[in-house]
Amino acid sequence: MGSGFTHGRINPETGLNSRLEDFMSTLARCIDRAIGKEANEEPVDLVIFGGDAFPDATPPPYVQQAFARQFRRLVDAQIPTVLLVGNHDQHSQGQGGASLCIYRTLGVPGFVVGDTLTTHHLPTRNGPVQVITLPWLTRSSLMTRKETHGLSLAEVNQLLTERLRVVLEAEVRRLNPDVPTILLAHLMADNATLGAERFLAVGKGFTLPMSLLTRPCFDYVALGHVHRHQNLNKTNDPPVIYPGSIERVDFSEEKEDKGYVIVELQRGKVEWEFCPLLVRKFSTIEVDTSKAKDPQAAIIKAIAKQEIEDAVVRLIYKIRSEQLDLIDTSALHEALSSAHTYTIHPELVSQLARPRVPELSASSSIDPMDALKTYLNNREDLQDIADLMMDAAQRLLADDEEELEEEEEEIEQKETVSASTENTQLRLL
Ligand SMILES: [Mn+2]
Repeated sequence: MGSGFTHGRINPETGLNSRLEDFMSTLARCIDRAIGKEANEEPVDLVIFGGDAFPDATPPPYVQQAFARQFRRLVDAQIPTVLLVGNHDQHSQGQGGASLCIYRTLGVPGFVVGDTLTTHHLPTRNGPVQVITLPWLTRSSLMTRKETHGLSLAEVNQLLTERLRVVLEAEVRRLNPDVPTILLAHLMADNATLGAERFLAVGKGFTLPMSLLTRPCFDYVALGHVHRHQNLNKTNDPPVIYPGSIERVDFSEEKEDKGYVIVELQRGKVEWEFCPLLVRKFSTIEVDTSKAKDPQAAIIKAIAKQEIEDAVVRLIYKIRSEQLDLIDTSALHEALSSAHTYTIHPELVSQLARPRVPELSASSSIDPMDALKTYLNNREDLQDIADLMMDAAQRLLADDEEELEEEEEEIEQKETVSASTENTQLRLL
């Protein structure tokens, strides 16, 4: 909540950005279902939230309140709730606490904040449940800088995975084998299909192998982080589910369904269902008018073909510079006026311009290293230095994180009297 404001507009009646209001009403519909608002619905026994409530750890008070107003309905309905901490909820990579910790500080009845790797034994109306919380991990949460010095990102990833396997195993061994068990984790699994979130956590994350998650001791694996809904374990034993975000965050999620997941959980038996929500439509209108006799008519026709009412719309049209006088901009505004919001992006086509690399268009999210590779593959003149450029980029991405960690370690050493860096690394656990 609180992201994507550029796709909204101020609601004059409330003074709020309409995209915040969209998220508020969508979240309200999720909570409606949880408490069983409709006559034919039963209230759920437990609500779990997979993290990334806000774009950062310090959301404005009115955004915090909008979130709290919905979740407090679960307190009133006496439904226990687990709030997991995602990367966007952590302040300066975990050092400054997390926005969601306020619920623990206030002692909100029935609310558990998952900011460490630990097992919560929760009573519900229909019996006990165990929830292992695994918040977003950074390299510094399991390893010292000394240990990772000189290692490539892939080697660091490998080392972190091994460390995590050990600490997770310790939790697994303490589980009660007769009680239904959920692993609730905020992570990037190695076979997930990505959306906007890849851009939002550039170079700072790790991917974890599925073998860590698909274990018979877990009846259900609930994941946060990836915005696209998906089940990563096709054999469903256990289901490994990203429910995805409840609203579209940007145009990269234009074609994704949004919703929540309802789970029927027993020890050794689980059924789940993705429940789609009616959310704000995003719509891209792309038209190439560079060969059209009447570019204006071509654009108007392209707009008319799409249902744009109340949608967030972007119009992209390609045009030659000498055609520009043929465009009546006010008529385009008129044609788009039924949209919720819209933007217009003319793209000049020139014989002189280098062709754009289609894989790198603004509509697709792509890993920065993949983007660079794609770019270099299209630049024969750079082939001699392509490998050097890839190395340099890799180092830039790694340095970015190390600088943050250096700052963290300075803070740590100030705060910890017996500052042995080897022992201060397990703070998330
Ligand atoms: Mn995340």
